Amino acid sequence: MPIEILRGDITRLAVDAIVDAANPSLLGGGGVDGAIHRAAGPELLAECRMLGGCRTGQAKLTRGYKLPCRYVIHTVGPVWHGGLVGERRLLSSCYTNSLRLAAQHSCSSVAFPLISAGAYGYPKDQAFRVALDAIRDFLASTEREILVILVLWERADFFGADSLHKNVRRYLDAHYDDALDGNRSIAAQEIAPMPQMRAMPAAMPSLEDALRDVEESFTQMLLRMIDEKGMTDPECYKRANLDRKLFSKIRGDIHYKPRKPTALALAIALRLTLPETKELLARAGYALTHSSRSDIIVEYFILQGKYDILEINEALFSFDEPLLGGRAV
Ligand code: AR6
Repeated sequence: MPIEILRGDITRLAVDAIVDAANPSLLGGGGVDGAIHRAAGPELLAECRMLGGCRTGQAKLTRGYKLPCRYVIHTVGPVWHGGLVGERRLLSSCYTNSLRLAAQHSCSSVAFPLISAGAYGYPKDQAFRVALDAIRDFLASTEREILVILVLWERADFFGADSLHKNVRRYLDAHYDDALDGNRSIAAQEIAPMPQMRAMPAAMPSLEDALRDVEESFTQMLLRMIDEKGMTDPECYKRANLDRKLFSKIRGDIHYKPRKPTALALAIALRLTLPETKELLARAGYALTHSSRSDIIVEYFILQGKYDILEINEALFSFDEPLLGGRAV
């Protein structure tokens, strides 16, 4: 299942479970913990009182009461003491233990805040990376389909500092064609499918010629490339940050027209070169353009040979651009 990154208030999400960044007493506090208790109502605290607290890195589950989610998973992140006393391992186990608990309760969607990144002082950029790594490792280790949403409360302005971000910005500044950016919506980046772009032939072709001329569809090209790269389907859709359902839809319909972020995600999963990416996109009726900031960001990663979809999404998110991948709707 894909990992999604959202900005907003976790208490409003109608997922199976939301995770609370609690303290060892589990009796409420400030930050996201306070927001969750306020939104859930006093019955949540009553149930928490019966749990006997929780150790750092561990997780416990309650019902969601007035929240739109079914469950709240309470986990206790480490307090940041400079990073040398096992903070990373403990933070990582908050995510793993919460996801394990979610799986035991058959949750298919779980939302996390950035645990420890508030009152507990964990540097946000590092907390974010630990979160993504732990979630990704867990999802890779299970057959279970769980959608995981990482919810950021504040603007992601903590991204700007690292060198990757600076390099992406430099590339973007050098290549972004402001003048052309009349409309940044994805639909605006669609172009007519390749066959329609051809000039009309002088005379009508014979049926045989016309059929020979029919281009490989997006699905056909995708499946051929998966074979050529010696990949399995799950390898491909996991690396593309797509859910299995959406991948099955694409696989099952040779005329399937994916959304542009889906097509791009598959190009990344297949580690296509820039020309190959353009060709695959064209099969779905899209182009990569320099009037789209997200296209330029993806192009940067492809040219650098960096095909980690979460890293690309982190960059897209930090520039407020739509993320790659997706799920069946
Ligand atoms: N939705 C999503 N994220 C939120 C929300 C919200 N409604 N509110 C805050 N955040 P923190 P911690 C973000 O301090 O660092 C409590 O008092 C927030 O911006 O809530 O693990 C507990 O009782 C930050 O990025 O949790 C503990 O004593 C992230 O959630 C202590 O704080 C976590 O910040 C736990 O500290």
